[in-house]
Amino acid sequence: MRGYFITFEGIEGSGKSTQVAMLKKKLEDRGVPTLCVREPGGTPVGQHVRKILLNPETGDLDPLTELLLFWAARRELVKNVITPALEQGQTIVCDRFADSTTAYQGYGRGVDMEIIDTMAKIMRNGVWPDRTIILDLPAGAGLNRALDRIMFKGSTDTRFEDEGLEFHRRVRNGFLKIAESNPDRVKIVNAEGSLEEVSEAVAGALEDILPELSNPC
Ligand code: T5A
Repeated sequence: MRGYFITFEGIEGSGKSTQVAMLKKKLEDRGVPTLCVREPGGTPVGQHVRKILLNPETGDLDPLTELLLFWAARRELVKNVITPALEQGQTIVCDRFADSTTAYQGYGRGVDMEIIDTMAKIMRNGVWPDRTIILDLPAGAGLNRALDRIMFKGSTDTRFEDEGLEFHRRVRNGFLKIAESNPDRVKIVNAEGSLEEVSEAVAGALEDILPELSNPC
């Protein structure tokens, strides 16, 4: 049986990477074979493109160029990693996917939504999330968390964190609009609770398609 494709979305610092790891553990503890991937990245080409997109030295990019780079990395991931793993019956948990492009390049940068939707139809290789969790919190709170994490790790890949607060507010509103337009697929989880509280809410938003999550281990 084909596996489920679960995506996590949200602004910087909303806790996606943390919750992806917590969900993977919960699923594996319950015998569900799970593969975690992240965007941009997850393939050798994707890693190169990630460096271009996240390094501040890249500077301003034309928004359409940026859109094409995200989709180029995603196409490699979809064709070479996600599609084969789903066909083998693995559950995929992906840290960002196409909704990030709608939120950042569409609502954030102002790329025409028709172009974004057309690109998704052409490039997605028949793959689309079964369920998307948007971890939601105010843009300022997310950015503060992300900046703390960057200072702690000494990361220099801050091209998006360097955008102003207004940009991140547009992105957050974009995610909320995506959820409003796709109520069956997309669930909003309040990201301001403790790690355990958020993790419980994530499990609750997935139990209808992954009933194993309601089993004690
Ligand atoms: N992008 C991406 C686009 O513009 N278009 C696209 O199509 C795609 C795919 C990717 C960038 O690219 C942009 C969006 C991004 O700007 P990235 O480095 O992968 O760059 O950035 P993020 O995905 O935003 O990763 P972050 O690490 O910033 O955010 P996460 O993964 O949401 O947060 P996480 O889990 O690392 O947590 C951040 C910090 O908060 C703490 C964690 O311990 C950590 O220190 N934390 C909490 N603290 C308190 N309470 C909680 N509940 C917490 N949960 C986590």
